[in-house]
Amino acid sequence: MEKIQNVQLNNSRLRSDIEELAAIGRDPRGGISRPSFSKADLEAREWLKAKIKDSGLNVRQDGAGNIFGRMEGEGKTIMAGSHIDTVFNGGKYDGSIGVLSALECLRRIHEENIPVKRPLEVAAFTDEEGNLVGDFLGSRAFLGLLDKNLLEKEITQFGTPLVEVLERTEFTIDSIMEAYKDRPELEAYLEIHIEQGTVLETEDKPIGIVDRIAGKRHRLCSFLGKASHSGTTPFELRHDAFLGLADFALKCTRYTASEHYGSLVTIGKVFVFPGAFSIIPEKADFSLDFRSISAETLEEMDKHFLTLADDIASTRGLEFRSAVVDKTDPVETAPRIVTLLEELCSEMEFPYQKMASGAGHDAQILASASDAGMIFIPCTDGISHAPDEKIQWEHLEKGAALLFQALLRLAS
Ligand code: HGY
Ligand code: MN
Ligand code: MN
Repeated sequence: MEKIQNVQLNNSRLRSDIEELAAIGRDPRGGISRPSFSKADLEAREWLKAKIKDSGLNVRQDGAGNIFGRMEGEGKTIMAGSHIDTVFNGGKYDGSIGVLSALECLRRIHEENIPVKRPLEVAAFTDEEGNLVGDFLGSRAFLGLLDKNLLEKEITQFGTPLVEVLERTEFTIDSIMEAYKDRPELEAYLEIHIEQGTVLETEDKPIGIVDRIAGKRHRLCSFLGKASHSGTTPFELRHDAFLGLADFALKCTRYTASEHYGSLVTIGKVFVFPGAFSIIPEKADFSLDFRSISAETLEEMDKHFLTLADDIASTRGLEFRSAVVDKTDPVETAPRIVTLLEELCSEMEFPYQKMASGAGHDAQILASASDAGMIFIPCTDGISHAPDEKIQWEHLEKGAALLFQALLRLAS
């Protein structure tokens, strides 16, 4: 194995890039709100494109708003990236460290004129967080994995049709559907990301090498009952949609914890109608997000949840409705990339741990068209998708240095 390049990244520049980006989309609740195609996101996009251009890379944007910075070379492209969109009131490291660490790596290769053979690209994929119409809109568009009919009908979680949201951007359904045509052939895709869990912290390791990424199902569900007066309707005559949801929430959680340890289920969004203190709820709409590293387990959980909901509905005189709005399969990362990262960690004397990712990432979409790999660094108390998302800079420095060496190896 060739020796480690002793060129260093400019860590203080990387840190100030992360802080600069974090200043765009500040939420009064203390976090960052930069959902794709929001005003803050459009500002962040312009900021990133200028950064990429100033780094001497060729900047381009495809029809889905995916942003790339490229160094030319021969053969298939080696890509590293992540996303700059965030959840509402999220943290400043989820996604951004992947894009900005990759930018710093390519910037140093350019500055030091390090000879590389393969083309190198940094990427920022649109709407990884699924704030519009399901996770990974950008990386799925990049690979031509979207369904135009669905896209044209999609309503975003803000209740506005996607086509309407696009009107404030330079993109259209057609441009999104055409994005894959600009795609360079990829050999490998690397993504550095915060773990968003507590494994690395518990094991006191600065580096995680991801070998599996969990899949997910996202259903929008409703229990439908009957509105009536809260002061006069005896319990036995009620058709209370909220109680149906409450019953379901506890039972689906207990089932998952007892039957599928390591898999997870979350009800993150709930709307109760008509939403008045003196009216028994006639409708309870809710999101059902469930995750597992096993595709079979996801199927089993899905079947069980639907049967459970129907049983609760018939017991309580309710109706249950549900539709799958997003699904991502679990994937394994490329063994060749896992091995490369392990070898580099040993040479760089970075303690590491191989592990699964419970969160979804663009890497699991890119895995279908390249050798994909992920580097995790710890985040404090495993907190993410929240303003308290924190990292230790020395962990990011190690992770970015590992990414740098991996890119140099793959591109040489
Ligand atoms: O939902 C996820 O796992 C990712 O953060 N989009
Ligand atoms: Mn992310
Ligand atoms: Mn996220």
